[in-house]
Amino acid sequence: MRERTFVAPSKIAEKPFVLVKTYTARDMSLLLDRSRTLQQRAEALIPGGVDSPVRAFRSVGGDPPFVDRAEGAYLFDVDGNRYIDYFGSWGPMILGHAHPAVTEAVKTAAEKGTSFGASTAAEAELAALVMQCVPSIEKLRFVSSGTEAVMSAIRVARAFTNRNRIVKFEGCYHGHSDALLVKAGSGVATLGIPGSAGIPVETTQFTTAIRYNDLSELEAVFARHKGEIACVILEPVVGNAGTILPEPGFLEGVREICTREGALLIFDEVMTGFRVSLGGAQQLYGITPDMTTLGKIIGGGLPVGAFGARAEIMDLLAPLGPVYQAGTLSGNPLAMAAGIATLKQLIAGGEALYEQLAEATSRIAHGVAQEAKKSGIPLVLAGTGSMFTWFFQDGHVIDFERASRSDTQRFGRFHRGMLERGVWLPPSQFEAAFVSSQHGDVEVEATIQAAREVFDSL
Ligand code: KE4
Repeated sequence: MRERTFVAPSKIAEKPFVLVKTYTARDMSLLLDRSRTLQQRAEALIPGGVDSPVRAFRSVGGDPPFVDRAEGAYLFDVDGNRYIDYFGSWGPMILGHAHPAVTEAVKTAAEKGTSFGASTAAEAELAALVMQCVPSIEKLRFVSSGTEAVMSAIRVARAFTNRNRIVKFEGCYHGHSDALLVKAGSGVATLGIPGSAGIPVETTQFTTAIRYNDLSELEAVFARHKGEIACVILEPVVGNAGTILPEPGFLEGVREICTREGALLIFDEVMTGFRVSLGGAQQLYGITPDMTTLGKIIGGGLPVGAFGARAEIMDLLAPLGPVYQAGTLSGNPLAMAAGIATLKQLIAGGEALYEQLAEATSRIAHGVAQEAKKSGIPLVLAGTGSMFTWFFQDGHVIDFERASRSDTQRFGRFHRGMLERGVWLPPSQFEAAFVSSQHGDVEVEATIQAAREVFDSL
């Protein structure tokens, strides 16, 4: 039964690695010669040397390692250093890197051609697997990124309600389409910029951003813009301000207000979909949104986004209806193959797999938090399932303003110290960390030991 074979986590760590380096406390100078050479070459050709800003390590300092390959819970850079990976390509790699089932599926698909620009059976196959796990979706469309999914969902919501205004929450990040780059999280927060240059005020005049976990502000916005709000979009568990959980009653309140006001509730589950549970945050919290956006995990590491809703909403899309949306590589056969293989593994693993993910995550997250406490370093932990954040502060982080009070300088020193000890955390206080099914006892212990050494050095 191929689908049930999980490569046991600790088996990965026992495999002999080429050029494995173990660092003692003394020689913490990470060998990054080849990475530095590649960085210089990249910077001459690509802005900042990166294709996505957060990869540039601007908020944590130091040179970003260049990855050569990855396997299971591990990344290997071009200088032969090995790292336990805690950002997992920013979410997709819940099964770990180079999972045999996924790699095999992509290879098989590639031998039949890489893109046709015509329909294939795989698109409906992946759509059916998504809907099996996310029953609020009656129809969906695939695109090539989370940004595209959200951008398209907003357009459909505006057409369905015949209203223009959208409401988002500070610190939530919904991709980089113009109307949503308002008080966004992720790289926007990491770089400490209010939004983005190059966006006419006319484009964001219909975007209102309010505090997360604040129903009174939401009520006030609806009172101010009665009958004008097309949708409320949020990350049901925020990952892009660091991890922020919804306070008890918050999601229920947003649902109730949207229903009462005739606005569509869009759950942006690009990150939480298939991450916090097989059915995403909407299953975890028992809330049914009107629309859902997905990405990351459903592509198994290849470019896939998706947006879905009740058929009456989705049938507004061309060629059936007046809302135009399109994409050359939408539903790409290799991406579909990777997504199908990934979702089949997650469905086969079921509850037991998600419990394993949560248990490993809890041991890592709490284990490191304990070490910080022993060293007298203020640190609060927030997380659910296999996503979490260590905020370097001692408050209760319920919104972006509180998350922003974190000591980002100390986070940067922690990040560098962990990297030098073979643990690669997301390079920003305002990003979530992720654990895969390949993180086992060996990785838990190594991570806690590395943190113990770093906290002592801080
Ligand atoms: P992409 O366009 O990056 O595929 O998805 C945008 C997006 C939409 N919605 C949510 C909730 C998201 O988390 C994202 C993308 N997440 C970031 C990481 N926090 C992508 C990493 C990056 O920008 O490099």
